[in-house]
Amino acid sequence: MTERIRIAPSIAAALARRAPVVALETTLVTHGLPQPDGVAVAVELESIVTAGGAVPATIGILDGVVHVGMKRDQLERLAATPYVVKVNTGNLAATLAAGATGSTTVAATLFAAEAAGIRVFATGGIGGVHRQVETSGDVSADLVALARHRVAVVCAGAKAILDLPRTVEMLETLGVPVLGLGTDEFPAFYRRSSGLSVDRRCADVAAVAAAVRTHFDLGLPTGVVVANPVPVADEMPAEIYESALAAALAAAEAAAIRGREVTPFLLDRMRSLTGGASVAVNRALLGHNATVAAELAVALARA
Ligand code: PSU
Ligand code: MN
Repeated sequence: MTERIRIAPSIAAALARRAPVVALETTLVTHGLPQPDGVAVAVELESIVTAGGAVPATIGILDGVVHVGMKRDQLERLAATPYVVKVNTGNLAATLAAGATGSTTVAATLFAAEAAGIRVFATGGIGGVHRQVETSGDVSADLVALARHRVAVVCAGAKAILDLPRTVEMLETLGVPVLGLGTDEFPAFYRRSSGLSVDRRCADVAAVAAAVRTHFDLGLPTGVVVANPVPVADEMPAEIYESALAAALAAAEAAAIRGREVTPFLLDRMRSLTGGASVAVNRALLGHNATVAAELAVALARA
């Protein structure tokens, strides 16, 4: 493998003995959450994965090298880097060639996880088709990466700031299976329901593992979305959600936010408009996804 991707010795050893490993991304650490919450959440997610019997591999970029499995001081350095680059598959090579530091989105993390041989990945919500795509053309590289990399991504659906019906349609077009864990509906990140269907409801993680294993055994060339709704107790109340979302979208429109800035801008607006409640929901669903991802990795490793 290229020396641009460095697998931490503990992760390499775990993969060599076929132990369960769960990949974690770093854009949510640097751009999705305010500091110092970002680093605290990253550390918390690693301990949740460990408690679930799997090995956490947090992925990010330091000085032109993709690290698969970052230590605490490396994470802190990444989070403390001013104007750290948000890296998807498009700007990955140039970022590395420049020797720069960056955080990996779902897209870039999928690429690195697959290259390292990791099959399970936990995040908050995947990127998708943005609202007003007809004028902006903004579709997250996460969707294309899901169509290319054979990794199962445990998420609370896609961020509700997106056009969810078009995001679900795009997953269908790309042939990326969407499995609902205990749900018939594609979750809307802050809320459990979107009114949109998943491809199949799975009663428990064992059923998810059976479907994921079959997908990989068939040699199908895509990833799998494991849609895990935020727990009922942690859902954002509907009224707060509707009004904050409308105001955040209007603010992005008024400020003419474009490209890679859109998602971090909207997440930050949701935070200020909900008095921090959106961050609490985000943390809760991330922890839940890490728990399920560890269970899934354990189930897959057992087979
Ligand atoms: N999920 C979260 N918070 C985040 C993101 C996801 O809970 O900050 C990040 C992910 O890294 C995802 C990225 O890949 O937002 C999508 O950005 P874009 O829409 O620009 O592709
Ligand atoms: Mn985009």
